[in-house]
Amino acid sequence: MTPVAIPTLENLSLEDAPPAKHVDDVEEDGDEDDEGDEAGAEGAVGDAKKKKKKKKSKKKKSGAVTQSEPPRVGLTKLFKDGIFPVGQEVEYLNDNAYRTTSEECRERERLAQGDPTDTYQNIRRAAECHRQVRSYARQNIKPGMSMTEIANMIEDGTRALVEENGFESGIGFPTGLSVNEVAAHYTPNAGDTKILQKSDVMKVDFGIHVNGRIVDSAFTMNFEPTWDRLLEAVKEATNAGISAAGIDVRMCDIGEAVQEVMESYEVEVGGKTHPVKSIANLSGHTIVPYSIHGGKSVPIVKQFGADRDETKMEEGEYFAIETFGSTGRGRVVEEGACSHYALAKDIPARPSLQHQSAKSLLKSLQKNFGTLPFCRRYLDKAGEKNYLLALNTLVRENLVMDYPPLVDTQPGAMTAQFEHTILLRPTCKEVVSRGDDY
Ligand code: HZT
Ligand code: MN
Ligand code: MN
Repeated sequence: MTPVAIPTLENLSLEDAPPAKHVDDVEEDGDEDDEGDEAGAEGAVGDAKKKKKKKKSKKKKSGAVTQSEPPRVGLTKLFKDGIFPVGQEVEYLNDNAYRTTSEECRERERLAQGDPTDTYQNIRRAAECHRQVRSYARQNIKPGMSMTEIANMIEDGTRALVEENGFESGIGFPTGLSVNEVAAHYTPNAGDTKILQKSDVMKVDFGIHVNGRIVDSAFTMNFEPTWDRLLEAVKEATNAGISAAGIDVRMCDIGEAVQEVMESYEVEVGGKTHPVKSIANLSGHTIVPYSIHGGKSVPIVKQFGADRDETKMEEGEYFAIETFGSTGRGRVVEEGACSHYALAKDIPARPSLQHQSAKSLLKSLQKNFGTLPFCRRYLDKAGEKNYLLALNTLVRENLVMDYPPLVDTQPGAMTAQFEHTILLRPTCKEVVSRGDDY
């Protein structure tokens, strides 16, 4: 048996980039390749000489299994012992510094880690899928591609790497590909012909779950240097939010820390300076199993008076820490065709629906997505036809929530986003989705 080397992210300060991980450092023992995979499912690029014996080999001479390009090798093939890379571990500070070494805290962590199907391995497997899919996406998304091609690139990678299997593993929510003044919740519907432009600033926000543990992480892409400083502002603001987060930390204090960093930036474009604003009516959120919004929101602006949210973060909670910067108003409204939906949390056992089409669509949504968000493309893929009237009925009856695109309507507004999922473990804060990219 070859020992399995597990790449781990070290206990780093936020200022340091974690070391790059190489999936081909992970060795596996023994058995022969499964042949007949779809095109592209061969060894990683740079491995060409080593795979001359077998055309579609995923293995190196050393016996290591490597990721393919495009990524199609399931993560359980790359991490055969079921141990997935640990995210960035950050020590708690001040009143919580004792947690790093506390025997009680360490014991609570052992309880959480004990079971091989435990929540830490589930979330880390989803996070490693996210890193590998986004690495390919960041290298291969180019102006001239259609939004549908981009969504398929990300979703095909996700389905393969997470080994999509009913409610056990799969897509966590629709791939957000929001461009320019659109900050969030755009993904193409069928027939969308939109093409990515070189001047565009695109927020790529996608989610992956394993046994309901959702990793929610997003980054922003640009293809010209014009808005580089906007992206930098938002990346740093998100890191400030992650730094401020911790057990017993109040939500309002995170908002203040984020806004402070965000609004210390300005962007100069064509001789005009644009202050960067935190988008006041967007926020991060808790994540609970199979539910992208767990109930608590994480503000990204300072709150005043009655608006101050003094709710505290708690041990064991998962948070999506996401910040949005804008050169426009710094507020969004719902605008444009809706693509994102999710079943409402509290659906009556026997909803009173007039139309059979709405009843049967509701059944199909429960069967296919449960409480996970979905988009119209996923309904098409599930074989649903002419469902729009029924879907709108379910939205009107509050059985389905709609999440239309969120847009800063100030003319010329540019927006950016960065997002990570963090876990408040008993002994440390784990930034599960941290990578060498952001
Ligand atoms: C809603 C629908 C989805 C959650 C944040 C988000 C993408 O804006 C409380 C705070 C996917 C996610 C969500 F299909 N939203 N994160 N990543 N969108 S949210 C929200 O609705 S609710 C933020
Ligand atoms: Mn997100
Ligand atoms: Mn989110």
